[in-house]
Amino acid sequence: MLCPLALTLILLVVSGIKCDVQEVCVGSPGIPGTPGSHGLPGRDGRDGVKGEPGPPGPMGPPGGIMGFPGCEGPTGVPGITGERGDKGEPGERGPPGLPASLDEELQSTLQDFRHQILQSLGVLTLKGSMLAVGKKVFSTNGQSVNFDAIRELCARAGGRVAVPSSPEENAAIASIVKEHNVYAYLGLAEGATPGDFSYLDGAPVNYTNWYPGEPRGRGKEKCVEMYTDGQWNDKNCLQYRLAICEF
Ligand code: MMA
Ligand code: CA
Repeated sequence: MLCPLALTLILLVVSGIKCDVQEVCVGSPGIPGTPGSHGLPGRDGRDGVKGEPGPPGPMGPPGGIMGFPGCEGPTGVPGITGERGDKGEPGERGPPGLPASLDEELQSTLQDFRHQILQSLGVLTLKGSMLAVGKKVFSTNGQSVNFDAIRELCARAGGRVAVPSSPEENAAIASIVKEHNVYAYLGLAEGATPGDFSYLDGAPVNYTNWYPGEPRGRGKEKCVEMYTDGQWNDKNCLQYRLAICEF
């Protein structure tokens, strides 16, 4: 490092200024000067990027303002039934009704009741069980007797000898025959013309279930029996057959 004096000399030569200094003596370096004072603070930098939101703050002290009401809760369980109220005042008298004998609905209801009571009485008379199919009730006392005895038994009980007028009724009677394992006479009889069978009141037959080849009694078998499979055979009327009545 050049000393200040040498520097001065060089500067003088460079700037073209002549001087008379001819000798340069090199002394020992002086003690360093005191440090300069701090410079002025620099200008503020640019804004940094936005930070993450902070965690929620602690709950405030009680006594704050009330929040909005919450949503409606689910329906509660019904309360217990209240006590029965007092009887109301009778209403105004209605318009005069039809005489009972002209009220068709009432008469039909009474007829149904009468029929049901008679059916029940018939079953009770036979001391049998009852099998209801549609409007009919079938019942047996479990006895096996000839055709005339069955006809009388059923009449005394207020009914008739059972005869099916549909496949459903045939199946119902067949179930009783099967249960007792005894053929039953049905409420049919052969008329004057061989092979011409009708109901006991004389009405023409509207349903049959003959065993293949029957009837073939040719006027000698005036009654009809039901086999355990529900099929029919014309037969003489003096066999012991299960008594089944209908009401
Ligand atoms: C018996 C009798 C008849 C029936 C035939 C069928 C022999 O007579 O039950 O009524 O038709 O059997 O074979
Ligand atoms: Ca026959």
